[in-house]
Amino acid sequence: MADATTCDREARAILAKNDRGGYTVPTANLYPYQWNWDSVFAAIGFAEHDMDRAWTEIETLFRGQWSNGMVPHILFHQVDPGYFPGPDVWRGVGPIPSSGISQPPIAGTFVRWLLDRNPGAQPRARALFKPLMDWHRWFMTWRNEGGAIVVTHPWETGRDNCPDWDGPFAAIEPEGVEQYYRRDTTHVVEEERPRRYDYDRYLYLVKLGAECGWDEAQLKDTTPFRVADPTMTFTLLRSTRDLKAMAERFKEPVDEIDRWIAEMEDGSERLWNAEAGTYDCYDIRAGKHTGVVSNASFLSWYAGVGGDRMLEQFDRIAGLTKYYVPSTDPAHPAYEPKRYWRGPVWAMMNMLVATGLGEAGHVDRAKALTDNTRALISKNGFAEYFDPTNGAPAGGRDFTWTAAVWLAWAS
Ligand code: 2M8
Repeated sequence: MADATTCDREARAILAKNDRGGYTVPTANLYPYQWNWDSVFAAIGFAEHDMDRAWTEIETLFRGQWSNGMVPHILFHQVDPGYFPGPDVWRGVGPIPSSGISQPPIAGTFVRWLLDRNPGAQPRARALFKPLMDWHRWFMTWRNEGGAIVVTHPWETGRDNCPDWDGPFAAIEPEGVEQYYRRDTTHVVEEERPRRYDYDRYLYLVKLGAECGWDEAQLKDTTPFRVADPTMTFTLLRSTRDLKAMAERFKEPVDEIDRWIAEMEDGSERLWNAEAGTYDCYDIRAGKHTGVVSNASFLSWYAGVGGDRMLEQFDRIAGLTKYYVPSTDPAHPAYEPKRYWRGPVWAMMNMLVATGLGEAGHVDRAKALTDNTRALISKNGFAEYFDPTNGAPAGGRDFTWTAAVWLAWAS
């Protein structure tokens, strides 16, 4: 196990190595572009030693914002053949070549977080306020099903191949997807990545979006994949609360923000699966819950909803594996401890879960989760994700968000 000072040094070196000048890639080779929520995590890592660079990371992300307010999940600043699908497949319509979908909107929360630590940068936070409002308005206009926030592609949630998509995907026949060559499995072993079955459907959904020029009104009516998701709903609700705090500070009106908060508080109830006793996804097309307890289910505290509804599930799952929170409940038949979002532990998700737990007064649980994750990292390095049973590192290495949350916890 490496000591904390060595880990701090290594984490800073990883951020420096993944820095491409104004933005950070999640890891070299596997993900050679700027990803949305990865960048926000990068910013809080930089904040530990370089506030200016932290702000720049988020400012660069917002340079890719579309005219309709959407902030893409990938910005293709410089074409790199090592990643598929690239800009020619996505055909995004923004100012920088990009994908056509978004990602969990954690930026509002962490812009406020940066501002609290660096009040002198108020003009930079203020300049980001309107773009943030425009982005949130895009979600509330196009992705709002009774206050629950929906996605039109699994990649949008960041939990690419979690078992929540198995039901919705079974209803999709990926017709007309041209032959393609994955690059991810040239960088990472196949057992730790999504299956071909999933990739066929990912590409089918990209094709549908690209063909209509990412017209949200059209997709709302026609896409077979429209699923309300806890990652999106809970991170947007939380970020909206943080936008409100910034609006008050900047003496901006809060009426619209208040309406969004009330809507999403109601909408969160649509994600409550009383039968399974958990927050999960709700498949709008099929009209049913997905029935999976995932690490996203435990973001309810972070969103400030549900009281302690998830506490029993949390304690049960925390006791099942050496390292937690696994991305899928180990008691679920689809759990696979090494396969990406179907089981492994993700440090940055743990940071969000621990933040919520601490704020809700579960300080001991928040500390235990943080300590468990820090022990996992110091023993196994800054991997993309980890096997919950033994901590074995998996996916990409020298990973930005794992290094970043390490530093954020240290600062
Ligand atoms: C993973 O997703 C990308 C597609 O967006 C991929 O597998 O190619 C997810 O873990 C996602 O949450 C993350 O933002 C991205 C980059 O780290 O990788």
